[in-house]
Amino acid sequence: MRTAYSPSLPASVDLDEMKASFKQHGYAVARGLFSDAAVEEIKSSFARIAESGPIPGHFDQLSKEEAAGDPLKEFPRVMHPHRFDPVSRKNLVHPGVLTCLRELMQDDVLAAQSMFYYKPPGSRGQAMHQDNFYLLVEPQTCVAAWTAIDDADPENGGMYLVADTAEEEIACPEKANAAESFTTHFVPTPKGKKAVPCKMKAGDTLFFNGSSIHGSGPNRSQDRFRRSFICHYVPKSTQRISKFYLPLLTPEGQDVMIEANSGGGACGNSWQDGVHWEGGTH
Ligand SMILES: O=C(O)CCC(=O)C(=O)O
Repeated sequence: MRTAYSPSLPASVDLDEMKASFKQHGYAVARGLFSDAAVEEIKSSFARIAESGPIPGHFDQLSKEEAAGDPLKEFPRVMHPHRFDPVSRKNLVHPGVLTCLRELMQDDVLAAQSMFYYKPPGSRGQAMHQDNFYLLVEPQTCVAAWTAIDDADPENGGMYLVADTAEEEIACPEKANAAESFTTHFVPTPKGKKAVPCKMKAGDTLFFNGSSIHGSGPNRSQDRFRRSFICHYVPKSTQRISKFYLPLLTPEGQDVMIEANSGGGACGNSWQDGVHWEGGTH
């Protein structure tokens, strides 16, 4: 039986349109899902984290000198902030996000991951990829909820989604262009399909599934950070997930364990430049 989450949706969110877009194109945007106050609270929390310095395994920040001109070394992404930051833990199970997910997935959900990207001006982007290559969710897939904390567009490294790829097989990635992407994997856009830019306002949330091909280009703006709070969810019926994402979190905020998936996924176990591949972060 499905749990009744409270609707908690602002009038700007058109759930019917979202469901149609998610079904037809594999992604959907909830406009203004996060209130201005929620966006400000997330901004303040990550400003404090950036000020207070590295958190090994979560925020591997280097000093300006050590970063030697790479903005992503000075402002790296924060991995699983919900494991140490109460604001992130609260927003990982944001009631509006859970309501949208439940409607889009037609199932109850568990939370698998939170991340925060600062993406300062001059940062490289993240080459096109599919999330379930990393999460190894079985038997279904994961769904991302990508919330803009700053307005995001192609100039400051906003997201691109390849429409109609939600049913694609998970591909074994090629090598990304290191001048443009801080990650090393690249999944080409299938013939006849097209990457579309997703213009977002701060507080908008973009949903897409674990097969949808997506990524972002460099932040080419002079002075516009492109901060985002990025979370991944799985259906409650999930049987296995890559161990990096365990424990999962229930909507009520309880940790739960399921089986760790140690299969290699699309490329087998011994892929990745000869390094044993058991899924993991992307
Ligand atoms: O925010 C970005 O630039 C890329 C994020 C992304 O692709 C992901 O979290 O899977």
